[in-house]
Amino acid sequence: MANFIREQKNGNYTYFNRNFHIEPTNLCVYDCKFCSYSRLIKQRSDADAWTYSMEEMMDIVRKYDEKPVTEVHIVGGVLPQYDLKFYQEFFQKIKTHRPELHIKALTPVEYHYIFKKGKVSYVEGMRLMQEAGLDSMPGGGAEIFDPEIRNKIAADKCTAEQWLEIHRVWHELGGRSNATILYGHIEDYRHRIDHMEQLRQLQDKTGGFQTFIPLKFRNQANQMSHVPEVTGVEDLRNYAISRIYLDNFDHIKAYWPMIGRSLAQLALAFGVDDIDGTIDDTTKIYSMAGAEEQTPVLTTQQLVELIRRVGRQPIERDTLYNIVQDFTDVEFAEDKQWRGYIDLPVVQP
Ligand code: V47
Ligand code: SF4
Repeated sequence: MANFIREQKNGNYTYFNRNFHIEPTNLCVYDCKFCSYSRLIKQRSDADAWTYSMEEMMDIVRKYDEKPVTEVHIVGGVLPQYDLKFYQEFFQKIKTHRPELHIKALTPVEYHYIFKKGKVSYVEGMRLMQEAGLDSMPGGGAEIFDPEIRNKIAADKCTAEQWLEIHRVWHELGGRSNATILYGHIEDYRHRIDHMEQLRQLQDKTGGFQTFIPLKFRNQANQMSHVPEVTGVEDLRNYAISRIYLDNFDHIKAYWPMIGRSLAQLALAFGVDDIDGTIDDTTKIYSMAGAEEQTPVLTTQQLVELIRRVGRQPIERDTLYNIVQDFTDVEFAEDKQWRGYIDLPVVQP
């Protein structure tokens, strides 16, 4: 059924984009139990802690000057020095340097914190961000909306209501955003449904969400390592239910750095029509949590190939799902580094 809905909404298309991430810091004032990536401020001298300056982050932006990327995805830990003024200046600098690069940045977790500190309302704050160059908001920080579970795994950071309110405000300003769920830990199925129901209700009001991204809990090197991970079959079922339940979302994304490329390929037969981007090894969130993809990098050719090998049409999109290039009939030279993902079409178009 999920595949039927996927094909009704998106045909045989499978979307990807060319993007890179900037993670300003992995130090964080919060202490989410599932987070393998962050370090507390008192751990700032640890070898694996980082805080990039504005110039260091601009160096990352400049590294992509000659490359055909369309999006920079910016998200990281929450720290007092990365405040409203800092991000305003950073977004402005990126736009001055490369105006057409789409800035998909920060989540309500950061926004709630920096707006409170900057003494501005959500509406004022989001307007300032928009003026500084923010183009869209990624889906992170949603975790699980149910207050009891949220409190156990992500106490202190913005509540479900605040997360939803910041997205609502952003949508009313004409912005687009994504939504995630962190599943497969201590929640029950009813919590997953409650989470999707709240997203579906908001989407009915604003229509501002583009994509739903289920994020599988990975259990290495965090305070929830004793909680086993769910199986790949469970992941596929979860994608399928998401596709069926969220009838007012256009897209469901399987984030390949998190579940690995083979499962991402399979997911394309279970309701998924998007597999995110080339990433270029610029995110540490999942490699630090034990994902198979320790250096998440796929070339455009590899992304295209893995979509084709399960019988789908690869479509490069920009962040807002405008088609950049239809790769259905584009031919490449043989890829000598091909690492043998799934070869047989799982779905015959
Ligand atoms: O909110 C952190 C998750 C999220 C773990 O909008 C973990 O296009 C599993 O939201 N196991 C941030 N998940 C990443 C995110 C995202 C990723 C890709 C694309 C988009 C988009 C958004 O990562 C956090 C949290 O839910 N996370 N640690 C972990 N151990
Ligand atoms: Fe901080 Fe985000 Fe990690 Fe929570 S998930 S500790 S808010 S970096």
